[in-house]
Amino acid sequence: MSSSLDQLSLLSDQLTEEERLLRSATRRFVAERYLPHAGEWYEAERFPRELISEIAELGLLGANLEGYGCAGMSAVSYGLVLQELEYGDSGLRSFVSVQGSLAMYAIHAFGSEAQKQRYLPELAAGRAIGCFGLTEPDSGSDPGSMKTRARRDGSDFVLSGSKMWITNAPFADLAVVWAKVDDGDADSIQGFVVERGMPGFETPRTHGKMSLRSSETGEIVLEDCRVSADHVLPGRRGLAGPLSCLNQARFGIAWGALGAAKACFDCALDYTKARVQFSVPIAEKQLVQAELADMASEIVKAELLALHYGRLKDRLGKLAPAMVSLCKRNNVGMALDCARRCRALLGANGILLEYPVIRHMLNLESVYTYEGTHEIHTLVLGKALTGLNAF
Ligand code: TGC
Ligand code: FAD
Repeated sequence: MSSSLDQLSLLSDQLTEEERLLRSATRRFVAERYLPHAGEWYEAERFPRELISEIAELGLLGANLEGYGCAGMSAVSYGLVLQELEYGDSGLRSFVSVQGSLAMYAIHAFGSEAQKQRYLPELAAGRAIGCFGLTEPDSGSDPGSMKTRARRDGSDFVLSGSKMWITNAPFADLAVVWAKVDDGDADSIQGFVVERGMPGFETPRTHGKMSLRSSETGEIVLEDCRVSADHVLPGRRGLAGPLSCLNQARFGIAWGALGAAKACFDCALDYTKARVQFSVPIAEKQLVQAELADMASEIVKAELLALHYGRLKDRLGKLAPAMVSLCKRNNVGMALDCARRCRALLGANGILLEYPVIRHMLNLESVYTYEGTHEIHTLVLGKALTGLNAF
């Protein structure tokens, strides 16, 4: 992928041997196992569950977590593998992000030792699938307004409410669900691990998405769903709990979006060199070269940004939320812009699923919205710069 871009940044030279090996193993998996069917799965609204065990064998589930069967990769290695996955499809990267950075991270960061022992090895091996329920029908950008409640009943909790737009929900074995305990105040938000099969837990699938079609999205419906106290994640109360999980996933998305942008760029570069109009390949036209030069510059800059933040995260252990917002906002906005420009360079062929560009372009519309919309990240940065809250 994108040797033309790598030649401009020599980014590969700055990677360790281990980082390069992980990247090439993931690249091979995507090229051999995902890409030959990507269009077909997209059209059929199908996530290829049969690949989960191979994804797990590559160490990609909870890849940057330590212990409990997780690979313990560095932040940069994790970013690189997510980039490769999203070169295939944002839906493939979403599956891995939600499993590792959201469901597993929440348990790893806030779970009891018994919860970690019980769930994490199964999730790392892909024998169990997790999802993460924060968004609700009336609470998207403003999760502090959630209506889902956890009522105490003796030592149990009874969960009521609904979550929507939940990646992996239709086939998840467990859901990390965020709810307000009794008093309904944002400071009382806690995470609960709800297992499939518990009475009052349903996950109907959402059909008809024109974006991320090969990712399975659904609702989580909780109707007096009773869980015992050992299903509460004890480590954190308040909105900061789920928001700190989002930092992990947003960092990965900033890397992943580069993969989608590169897939579009590679396709447009090949296409414009082959497509002849006015007796020459359109790549000979200055306007086309200007498009390619602009996109190459933006992709290289975005990748250097991701590498900078990745190295910083590895050195400091974490990034400030505003840094993560800057990187997610810049890289996803850049990728969506590239995808739209590449779509135009392919002319009418740009709307066919036979080429990857329209699929990535439509996927990136979701990526632009989820994990904090582009506008929410603008406001996070505005607040960090001015000290003034404009939400
Ligand atoms: P605010 O008063 O600012 O903060 C409440 C508490 O949270 C702390 N905090 C954070 N902590 C860690 N990381 C962050 N990024 C944090 N942002 C805020 C804050 O310090 C405070 O802590 P404390 O201890 O003082 O209580 O909260 P607010 O209600 O004003 O909201 C702030 C806002 C708008 C930035 C936040 O709510 C937000 O990020 N909204 C966007 C929601 C979102 O991103 N949802 C994503 C759902 S998951 C998903 O989309 C998965 S897609 C997966 C896939 O398929 O890949
Ligand atoms: P809204 O919050 O209603 O926003 C609508 C518009 O208003 C946006 O343009 C937004 O930027 C703007 N807006 C909102 N507030 C402000 C403001 N203060 N100032 C200016 N503009 C504002 N959620 C999960 O919990 N788990 C998942 O696994 C998950 N997976 C998803 C998968 C897909 C395919 C999609 C599309 C979404 C997923 N989500 C998930 C939900 C996602 O996080 C939300 O869609 C997102 O947070 C935005 O919420 P909303 O759609 O309700 O939009």
